[in-house]
Amino acid sequence: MDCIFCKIANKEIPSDIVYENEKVIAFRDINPVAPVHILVIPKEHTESVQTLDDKHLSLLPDIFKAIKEIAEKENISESGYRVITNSGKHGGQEVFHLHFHILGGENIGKLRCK
Ligand code: DGP
Repeated sequence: MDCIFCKIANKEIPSDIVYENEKVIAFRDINPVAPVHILVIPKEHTESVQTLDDKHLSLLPDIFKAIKEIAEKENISESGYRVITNSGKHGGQEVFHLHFHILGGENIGKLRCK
């Protein structure tokens, strides 16, 4: 499958990885829109929230555990941050492998969606 995030998860293309375990990997966004901009993905491919089946849904606790740990490591757990997932064309999704943006390190404001 020609998926850039699968290639990142498989280390076929380089990225700045900040967290990894057997199910989840997180890396810095190539075009950051905030001082901290990290993408958290399941290693196993699924397109978006809209394609989550029962197996993928069971990964969500791992993803949110990763988000919490990353926020602590990046020193944004107290100042706060935003978690976003874009789904489909009208949701502004560009890479069709489920991912959660973590945005922080400054006041994100209300309207910035990634
Ligand atoms: P979205 O619009 O929600 O699908 O966001 C996709 C994000 O992925 C976008 O902010 C840029 C980022 N991105 C795309 N290609 C790469 C890449 O090769 N490496 C990294 N680190 N980030 C990427």
